[in-house]
This record gives sequence, C-alpha cells and structure tokens, in this order.
Amino acid sequence: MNILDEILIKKQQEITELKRSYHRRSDQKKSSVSLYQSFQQSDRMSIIAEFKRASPSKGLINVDANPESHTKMYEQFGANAVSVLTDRPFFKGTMGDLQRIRQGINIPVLNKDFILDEIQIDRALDYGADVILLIAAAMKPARLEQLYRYATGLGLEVLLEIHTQEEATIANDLNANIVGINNRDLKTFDVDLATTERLAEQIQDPATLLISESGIKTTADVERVQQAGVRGILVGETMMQSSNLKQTFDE
Ligand code: IGP
Repeated sequence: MNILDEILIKKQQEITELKRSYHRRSDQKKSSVSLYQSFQQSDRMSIIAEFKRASPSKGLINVDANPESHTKMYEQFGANAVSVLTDRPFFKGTMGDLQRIRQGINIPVLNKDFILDEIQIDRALDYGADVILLIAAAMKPARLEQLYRYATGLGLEVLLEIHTQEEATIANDLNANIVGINNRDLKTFDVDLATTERLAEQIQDPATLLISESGIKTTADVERVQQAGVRGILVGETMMQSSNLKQTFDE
C-alpha cells in the first residue's frame, strides 16, 4: 500500500467520527478577496506560503511553530495567500491552526487537507477558509466533480491538484479555474519540477490560473516554473525552515 492510500484510509475514519460529532454552522462564505482574481491581476509571480509543521516525506519540519506569528510574517513579507495543513496524523496540523491563522491575516487562506466528503468542506467554511484543496488522485472523477460543485456552491474557491496527464484531462473536463500542478508524487514522494513543464501545456483554457506546488527552493526553481507558464507557486518546507524569511521572499 502506498502512503496516499494509507492517508486516505485514516481520513475515512476521521470523516466517520466527524459525521457523528460535527454540525455545519455557516451557509455561505463571507465575501473576501478572491485568490483567482488577486493572482491573475498581479504582474509578478504570486506566492502561497504554507504552514506545515511536519510531513510524511520530511518528518518533523517545524513542529512547534506559532501559527499566528509565523503566518503574519508571511503576510508582511509579501505572500499573496497562506496554505494551512490541517491533517493531524501525518502532518501534525489542526483545524485550530486554521482558525487562529484566519484571525491574524487578511490574505486568502487555503485549507490543505485530504478532502473526501462534504462535511470537511462545511468545516473548512466554518473555520474561515477561502479556498479548499481537492486532490484528483484521491478519488474518482465523478466524486471530484460533486465535491467541486459543492464547494463552489458555498462560495469557496477550489485549488484542484493534479500530477498526471490523465488528471490534467479531468481538470480540463471540470473547467477548473485554479489548477495546482504538484511536482511531488504523493504515492512515492518523488519530486520533479519537470512535472510542471509537462502538465502546464496540457491545460487548455488560457484563463486557468496555474500554480506550481512542492519542491520549490531556489530562485532558479521559481524561474523555471515561471517559464513553464505558471502564475503562482506553493511553498511549504522552505518557508517553514527559513531562518531568514524576509530574504527568502526578497529573492
Ligand atoms: C508544499 P514543499 O515541498 O514546498 O514543502 O511543498 C506543498 O506543495 C505540499 O505540502 C503539498 C501537499 C499536497 C501536502 C502539495 N500537495 C497535498 C499535503 C497534501
């Protein structure tokens, strides 16, 4: 069994428990800046800076980081959005992290989790997310479409994550307006920036906002994916580890 399968099995258990204990509070997202619009309007590369305490591929990254102060720095140094990993078993994140981060900053907040059920979308909305992640590799296309429609119907934006050619076709069929190309294979952890180069050209609608995710560490990496045509990058590890965050952003 690969790691993605392992995560998804554990996630199903969490969902069963959530359905017993959680009741939706909000009906619609309160209006705020759209990630799609702010990224499309910017003339430079936009950055989604991620709050990620740990990961199955890297182990502990910065487990004790303070969510508010760390992401306030992201905002001050020019991040255009913040991603918050809320999976606990594999990434040591919590929905509490998301809630605290939401209260401290004004840029869009992305709930990064393995979303397989509507109830997780309700919860993301209640905790103040503006955007949710949906991973094409995590479910069948028909289910992906249901969750995609459900989230956008509530006023949330969706970052649709793809890693293969077939998944690029799914993104085209859905006409997803924000597509994240994950350079990391979630089944093997292999990271290859060529994934962005390969898949960026498979996305047909020129109005699609393309984001390159994972493994971006240096200025050369940023230039490489920019050449491939993406308008934004999603950076986790480098942002969590950097002892000189200001410099990382200035570069
Ligand atoms: C960030 P990195 O290599 O900069 O830490 O990667 C982000 O792309 C990564 O955390 C990620 C992820 C995911 C995590 C991309 N897709 C899906 C969990 C689930």
